[in-house]
Amino acid sequence: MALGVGELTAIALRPSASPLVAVGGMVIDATPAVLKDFAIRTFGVYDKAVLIGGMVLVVAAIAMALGRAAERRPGFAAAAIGCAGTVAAVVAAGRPGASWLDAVPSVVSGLAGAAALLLAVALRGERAWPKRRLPGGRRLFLAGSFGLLVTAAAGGVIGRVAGAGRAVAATFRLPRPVIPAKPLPAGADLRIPGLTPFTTPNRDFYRVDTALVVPRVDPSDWTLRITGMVDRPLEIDLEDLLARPLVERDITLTCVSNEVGGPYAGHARWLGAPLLNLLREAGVRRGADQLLSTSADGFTCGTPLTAVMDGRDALLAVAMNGEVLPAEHGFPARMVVPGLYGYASATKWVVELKLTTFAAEQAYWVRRGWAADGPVKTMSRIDVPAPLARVAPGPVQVAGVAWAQHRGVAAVEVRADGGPWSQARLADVPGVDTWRQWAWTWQATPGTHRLEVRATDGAGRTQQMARVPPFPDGATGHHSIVVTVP
Ligand SMILES: Nc1nc2c(c(=O)[nH]1)N[C@H]1C(S)=C(S)[C@@H](COP(=O)(O)O)O[C@H]1N2
Ligand SMILES: [Mo]
Repeated sequence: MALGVGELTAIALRPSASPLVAVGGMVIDATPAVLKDFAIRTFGVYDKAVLIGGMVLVVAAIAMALGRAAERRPGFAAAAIGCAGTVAAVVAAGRPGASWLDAVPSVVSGLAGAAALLLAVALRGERAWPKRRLPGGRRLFLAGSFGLLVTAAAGGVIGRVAGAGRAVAATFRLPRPVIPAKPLPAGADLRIPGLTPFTTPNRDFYRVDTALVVPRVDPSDWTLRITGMVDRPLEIDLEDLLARPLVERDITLTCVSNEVGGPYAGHARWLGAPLLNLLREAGVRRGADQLLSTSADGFTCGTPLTAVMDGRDALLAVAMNGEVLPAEHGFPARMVVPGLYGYASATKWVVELKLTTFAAEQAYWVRRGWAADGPVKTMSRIDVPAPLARVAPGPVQVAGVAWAQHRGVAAVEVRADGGPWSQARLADVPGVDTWRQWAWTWQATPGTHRLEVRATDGAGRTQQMARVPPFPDGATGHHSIVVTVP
C-alpha cells in the first residue's frame, strides 16, 4: 500500500521521486561495476525490470514480517514503516538534481503504510472479537479510510504501469540540415534474411543507461550550458540550437558492455550541431583535455577532447533517423562521437558540457573502474546462420556485421573448424564511422562445424583472438558459432 501511494504521489509531483525509483537509482549507482556488468549480461535490457521486481519482493517480505510483528506491537510495526519512508525520503532528496520536494512521495508513502497497518489491525481486531464491536460510525470511518488507501495505492500502481510505455507528448519541428547526408549506397544493405539491417529502426535501437525512469525533459525548459575551462561560458536553449547549421551524419553506436557476439550496437542517421563549432564559440582554454558532459538525471560522461576537436563528426544531436530523439534515446538532445563507446561519448538528455581535465574530474563509469577514454575496439559478428542452427549441405550463406568506428572495416575473414581464412564479401558503407555488413558462401558438409569471423580495420590491424571480457575497456575475441549439417 505504501509503495502504491508513493507512486501516486510521485506521478503527481515528480515521477523520478517515487520511493522505488529513488532507492533503485541509488542501488544502481552503488552497485559495483562487476555486479552491474553481470546484470547487463544476464538480464540484458530487462535489468531494470529485474531490479524493480527484486525490490518489490524485498518490500513484500519486510511487510509480511511487520504484519506479523503488528499482531503484538502495532505501534512498533507502524513506526518501522514510517522509518523506512524516512530513509527513502532522505535518499530521494539526495539524488542528483533533486530538491526537498523529492522527499515528499516517500514521506507520504511511509505515512500511508503506517496508517494502513494501524487501520488493518483495528479492523481485524474487531473481526476477531465480535463482542467488542466498535461503534458503527467509527467502524465505517476506519473501513472507509482503508478503502481510500487501497484505491490510492491501486491508482498509483496502475498509473505507473500505464505510463511506463508512454511516449513524450512534447516534440518540435526539425530544421533541414545545411549538409544533408548523402543517400546510403545501394549496396550498404545486402538484404540477407536474418542479417542485421544496416540502419536500425529507432524502436529496435538498443538502450543502455542508468535511468530507472526515462527522464522526460520539457523542450521549452531545456538549456545546454558550456562551462569550465572556456573563455566565454555559453548557455543555449533549443531554439538557439535548432537555428544553428545542423549536419546529418551516419554513425554507428556501440556499448562497451557488449560481449563478443552481443547485441549492443546500432546504426542511425543523426542530425545535430557540430560540437566543434559550439566549443570554438565558447573558446576552449589551453590545458583542458576532457569534455565532461552531464545529463538531466545527473549521469556524467567524459570524452577525450581530442576526439571531439580533431575534425570528426562529433555532434550534439537532436534527431535520429529523421525523427526527434525518442525519450529513451535522449530527447531533446544528446551527444554522438564516432569511434568512442557510448559511455565515453554519447550522453543522452545532455544539459551541460564542462571543459576540464581527466586529472581533475572522473565521469560516472570511470569512478567505477572503467577506462577513462573509450575507443571502440574492432569487432565482428555472425548473424546468419543462427547459433546451433541446422543447415542443409552445400552452399550456405554466412553473413554478419563488423565495426571499427572512425577507422573503418577494411576486411572480414571467415573460416570453418579452424581451417584457412577466406575473405568475405564486404557491403558498401557511407564512411568509416559505420558498421559494415559482410557475407561469405560456405560449402557445408555433413557434421558439426564451428564458423568463426574476424575483421581488420582501416589501419590494417586485425582483431585479436584472445577473449577478454568487457570490463574495463571493451571485449575482444573472435565470434564463432556452431552449426549442424545433417
Ligand atoms: N544520460 C545518460 N546517457 C548515456 C548513458 C546513461 O546511462 N545516461 N549511457 C551511455 C551508454 S553506456 C551507451 S552505450 C549509450 C547508449 O545509447 P542508447 O541507449 O541510445 O543506445 O548511451 C550513453 N549515454
Ligand atoms: Mo554503454
